[in-house]
Amino acid sequence: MITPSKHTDGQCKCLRPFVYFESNCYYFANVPRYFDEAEEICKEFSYHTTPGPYLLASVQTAEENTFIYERARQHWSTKDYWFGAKDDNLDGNFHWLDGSAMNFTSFALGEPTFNRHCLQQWATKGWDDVSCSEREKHFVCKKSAMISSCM
Ligand SMILES: [Ca+2]
Ligand SMILES: [Ca+2]
Repeated sequence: MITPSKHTDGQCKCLRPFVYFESNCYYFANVPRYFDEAEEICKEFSYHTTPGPYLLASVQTAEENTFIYERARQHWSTKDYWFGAKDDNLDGNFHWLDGSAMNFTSFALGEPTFNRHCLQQWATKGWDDVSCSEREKHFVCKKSAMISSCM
């Protein structure tokens, strides 16, 4: 169980253990889960003092993708991890579960394969469409930071 403290990584933006990057807070989950379980665990962090739910992370830019990737490698070496996107109709076009537009992608060579519903970072290779229950994976939760909420 994570217990946020009022200490904030030296920045008054995200409560520890959440990590700040460009107006968002992130949580890197060390216990692997299936996709749907991971999404529920992210939502459970929404008691955090700022409004809006935590969800599995979306990625808006190459810089954000790199931030998450480098942080994830520190936590989990080269392991796979979930992103918060699904392709419900298997046409290869994913949508972010937080409703943001998918203007940036970083799929591995030969991916997506148009036959799996969930999105993962596939080790060091890039993004990949994969079965949501392929196996338990690490995951990243994200929400907007609210700088004014930190007293
Ligand atoms: Ca689709
Ligand atoms: Ca695939």
